[in-house]
Amino acid sequence: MFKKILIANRGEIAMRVIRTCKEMGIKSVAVYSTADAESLHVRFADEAVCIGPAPSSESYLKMSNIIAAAEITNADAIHPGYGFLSENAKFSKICEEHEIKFIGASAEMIDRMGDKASAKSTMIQAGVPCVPGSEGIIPDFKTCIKVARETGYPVMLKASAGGGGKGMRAVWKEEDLQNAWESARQESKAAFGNDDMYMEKLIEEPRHIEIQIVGDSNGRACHLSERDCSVQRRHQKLTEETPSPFMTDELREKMGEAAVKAAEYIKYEGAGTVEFLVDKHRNFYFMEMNTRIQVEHPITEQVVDYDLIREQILVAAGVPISGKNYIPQLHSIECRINAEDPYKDFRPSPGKITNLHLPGGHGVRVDTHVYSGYTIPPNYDSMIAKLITTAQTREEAINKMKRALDEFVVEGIKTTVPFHRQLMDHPDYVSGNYTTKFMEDFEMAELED
Ligand code: MV4
Repeated sequence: MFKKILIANRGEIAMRVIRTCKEMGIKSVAVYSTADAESLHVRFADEAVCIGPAPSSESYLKMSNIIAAAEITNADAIHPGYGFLSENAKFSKICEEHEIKFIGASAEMIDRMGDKASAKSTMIQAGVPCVPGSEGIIPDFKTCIKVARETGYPVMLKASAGGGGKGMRAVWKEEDLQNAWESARQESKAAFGNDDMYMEKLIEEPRHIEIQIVGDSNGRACHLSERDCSVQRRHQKLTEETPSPFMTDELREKMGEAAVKAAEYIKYEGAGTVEFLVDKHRNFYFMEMNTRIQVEHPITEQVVDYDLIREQILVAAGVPISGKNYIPQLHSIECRINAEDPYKDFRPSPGKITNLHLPGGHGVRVDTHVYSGYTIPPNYDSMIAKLITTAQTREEAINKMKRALDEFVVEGIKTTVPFHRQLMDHPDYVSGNYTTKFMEDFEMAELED
């Protein structure tokens, strides 16, 4: 078992990993930029190393500085969290070359799943349902027209190096195809330095339902059921829940089986997430596979009583998984609390938290790194806390979320707490009748004076 793990991340996920390390008797090393000198993960870790100035490119993305920090503290493993270097194949490789265990996927696996067209062809080989469309990358516009005609409009053009919606275009009729083809490729080239495109039949008003999987070094995998992540704004998840209100026992069985089949086919090691699009007829299709722990992992932990970070560490240390699948025994909802102003188009609101009261009580979990007096630096993403409520039923979990949001006091900055409080009263949310289109029509009710 590892003696010391360096956490190559910051904020609430760094706190999350340090906590499990402490429970497992593993020493923890925090790394921080000069902007994070007063951050909580620095204080909670056993050791802390400053790896550079505020900009991520000079600190949390600076591979040489992170490896150097691991060397001087004699860490035998690195946990990358999510974002930053968590799905960077080069970093995974460099860790391997320095004989520091990367608690995540191998460089080959990251490359294979990071290239969306190659991930999809792998899934087709594995027998996982995929959206009909092109066989891999589309070489030129002539082929693009041909594939669109074969697929049948509407179609979705997608960047193979993409994800999160960048370089993606819905095309409803042939006359719009050329502009979409050219603008999507330009956007993808600019964002990823790669303009390879593939095409799929457009799935209208889909739900985003993902399956948590864990694979071990013996090639076995299990699933821990689904998370419904359909409530998104500009491809940013706002809130997630498990079980999905759209799920049936039969659909869960089929999606779970497909996700395990995918993981075992590629011999996936560690925690991963297979993302699916689900249409209104409950047909499901592979969308992407993420080779990292995800922001929303706590709702799964809550309903199956399982520490996913602990499992990542055990699997990385070669410990086999139990192999059984997990079905939710409770209902859990996560609201992402961001330092943004929902009354001003969710624009960022960094600054000093002058007063903070975190909600608590039975079935309430808050994963956060902030404290009263903490100044949120403008350099990193805006999430300051994850508020998770868990109860026997969805109704009770929503009720508990309302109570917790009403208790949540943050002064000195604006946050998305008011947005979530209104969401919990929205009829389409409360009825569970929402898709990825939900936020397009959502309007904040004006602030009472
Ligand atoms: C789609 C789709 C409809 N049809 N693919 C968005 C980013 C990336 N995860 C893939 N996405 C989509 N792919 C086909 N064939 C609709 C989306 C989509 C979406 C998916 C999940 C969650 C939110 C979304 C918001 C807009 C579009």
